[in-house]
Amino acid sequence: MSHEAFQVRVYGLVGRELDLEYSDFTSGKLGPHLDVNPIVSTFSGIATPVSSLLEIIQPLAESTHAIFHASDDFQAILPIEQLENALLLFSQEDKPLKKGFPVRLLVPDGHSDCLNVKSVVSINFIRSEPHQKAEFGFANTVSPDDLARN
Ligand SMILES: Nc1nc2c(c(=O)[nH]1)N[C@H]1C(S)=C(S)[C@@H](COP(=O)(O)O)O[C@H]1N2
Ligand SMILES: [Mo]
Repeated sequence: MSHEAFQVRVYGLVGRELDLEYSDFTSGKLGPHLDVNPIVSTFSGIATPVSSLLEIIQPLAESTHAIFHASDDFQAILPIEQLENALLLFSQEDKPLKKGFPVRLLVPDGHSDCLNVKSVVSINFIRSEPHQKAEFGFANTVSPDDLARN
C-alpha cells in the first residue's frame, strides 16, 4: 500500500505559511538534523527541531498556541513556549517514516513517552486562552495524565 504524498502544512498566525515536503526536511533547510535516540531513548531516527522551524515561519506576536493535527484526528495543543525542545521526526534508516508518516512530533520534556503525535499533517498557530495547557488526544479532550496511564 502506498503512502499519501508527504505534506505538512504550517499555517495560521504566522508570518509565512508553508507546505513542507520530504525534501524540505532532508535538505536541512528547516534546521539541523538530530539523532533522536540520545534525546528520547524510546525513539530512533532523524529529527529537526521545532524551534528552527519557528524561526522560518515567524509566529505572530498574538499567537499563543500551536495545534498539531494528525491524519487520524489525534491532535495536540501546546503553548508555543513549550515547543522549545520539541522535535519533528521525519526519517528512519534514511527513508520516510513507516510509522507516523509524514512526521511525528516528539516532546522530550513532556509528561510521558505518550507526549508525541504520529502522522502530523498540519500545524496551526492560533490565539487561545492564556491558561490553555498542553493537551493531547482525540477530539482534544484527553489530558497528558490520562494518556500517561496507558
Ligand atoms: N496520531 C496519533 N498519535 C498518537 C496516538 C494516536 O492514537 N494517534 N496515540 C498516542 C499514544 S496514547 C501513545 S502511547 C503513542 C503510541 O505510539 P506507538 O504507536 O508508536 O506505540 O502515540 C501517541 N501518539
Ligand atoms: Mo498511550
